[in-house]
Amino acid sequence: MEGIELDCIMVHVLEAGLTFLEANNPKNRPSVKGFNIIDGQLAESSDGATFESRNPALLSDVLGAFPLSTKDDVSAALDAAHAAFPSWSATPAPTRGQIIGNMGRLLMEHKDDLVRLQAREIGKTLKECGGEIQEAIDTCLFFQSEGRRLYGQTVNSELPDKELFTYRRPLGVCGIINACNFPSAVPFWKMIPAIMCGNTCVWKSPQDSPLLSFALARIMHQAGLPDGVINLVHGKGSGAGQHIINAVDEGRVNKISFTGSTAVGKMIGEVCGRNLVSCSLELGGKNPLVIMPSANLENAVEGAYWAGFGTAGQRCTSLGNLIIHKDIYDEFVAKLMDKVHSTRIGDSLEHEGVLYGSMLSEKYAKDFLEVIQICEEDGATKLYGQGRITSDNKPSGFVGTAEEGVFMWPHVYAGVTEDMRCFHEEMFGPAITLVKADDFDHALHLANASPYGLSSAIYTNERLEAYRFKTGIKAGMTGINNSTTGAEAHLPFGGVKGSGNGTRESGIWVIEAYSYWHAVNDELSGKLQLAQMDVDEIEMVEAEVRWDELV
Ligand code: UN1
Repeated sequence: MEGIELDCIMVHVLEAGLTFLEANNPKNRPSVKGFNIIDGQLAESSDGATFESRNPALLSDVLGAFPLSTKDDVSAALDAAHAAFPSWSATPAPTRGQIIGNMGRLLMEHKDDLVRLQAREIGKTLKECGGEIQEAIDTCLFFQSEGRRLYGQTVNSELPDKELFTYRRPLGVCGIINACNFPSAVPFWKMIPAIMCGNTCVWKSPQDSPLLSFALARIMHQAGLPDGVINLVHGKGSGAGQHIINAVDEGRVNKISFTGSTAVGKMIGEVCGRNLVSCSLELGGKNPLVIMPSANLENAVEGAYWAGFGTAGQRCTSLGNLIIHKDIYDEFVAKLMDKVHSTRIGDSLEHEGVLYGSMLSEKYAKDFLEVIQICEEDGATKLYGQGRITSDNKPSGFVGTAEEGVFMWPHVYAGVTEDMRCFHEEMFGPAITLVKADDFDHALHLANASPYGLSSAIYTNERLEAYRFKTGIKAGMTGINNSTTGAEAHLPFGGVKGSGNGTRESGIWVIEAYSYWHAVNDELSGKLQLAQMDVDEIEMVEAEVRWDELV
């Protein structure tokens, strides 16, 4: 295609069988006709319907058209996953680990291109996309070697000539549904341990990142993954994703792993619950960050600012309520606002040094503008922020042409109290609420007062306060003198309360979510020995010491 700049990953994606659509954007970037991958084969939707993927930082840039998968397409993907299960689950775990290791090495090889593709498709900064692809790589490297462990135990029997063992067994076919804000790390958090344990998957890509998902799925196959082990279906949440959930009721899905909103997570939990199917639910957050007087305030400002506005606030771990001790409130807020005023915002593919880029899509922008209304309705005081950035309404740090993408001002609301709705509602975007605390106990109370329990953080140099926060907070994750975001690939990730059902992603802990324990007893005695009944009772020896004579 003359005149079109093709980066490596595009060449790779095209070699995989994609075809060009007419590229019609100011940057002359390639646009493709995308496919599902079912049983290793490229497939269109059964009725030919498609949807577009657009760059939210440059709306005229269309990455491609992708199948709007139907019930039949999802059904075909489930069939393929079921058909692949017997041989994949019987493949030795170290071999499965080796394929996962190959995936990690291919991601390293194509990292720069994947980073650019991800930035182009969801508008996140290059720096953050780099961190995220690295997290996918780290996940592969961790689970490559887990393939050589995946330990069970030998357990002593209470009967002679008998051995007991435990084995980890795969669950079967997993439905994987993730959000587009972490479109590479999060599906890898889910599918890499899933396949390492011997499961097969049907992956519904996020509707706002189908091309990146396609590239990742191709890389997984290039790494040596047999056909049918991971099947990719594109579509919109209420379509393909819902078809996967409906298949739980039909007994065709053995596990659902979902990252997204609490409302959808509860619905999935209900469907899985009535079918006794295991589900991993990673849901919303209203993550508190507490600033105490002993904190290093410069450091705390950096942490709060990054937690609130990095990724344009579109992480489930982003800062929600910033809880500041009254004695340092004014000083801290002044320092924070200096930073907020200087925020550089723009398309990182075009401009260097931006803190955040566009919203993930128009839909995220619309939802965000709606939810921040609550702050105004509640009577919170707006310190900064004027909604969507336009040429006539832009902060001084904005770079680029606002109308080309979906960019938001950073928003800060003060005077927020526990009785306000905006204290409790997640606002997925660049907005934080400031809450004043009287003392440590009050701050801890406030940190626990929202319906969520995902991440949390405290800045303090009092060790006892840090200890009391760590033991008193009800959350899946806590940062001490650190921001609320930034999970490492081998620490358990997940929440409590409205943030999830207690399952965890990452590290050794996630293995529990994709396997069940199988207890096996091997009777070698050649006769029937009954546990609990044929066990010899050991008589206690008569006491020789008269303890009563010693007093
Ligand atoms: C999410 O927003 O769904 O720790 C996941 C973090 C990220 C993961 C966020 N690595 O903030």
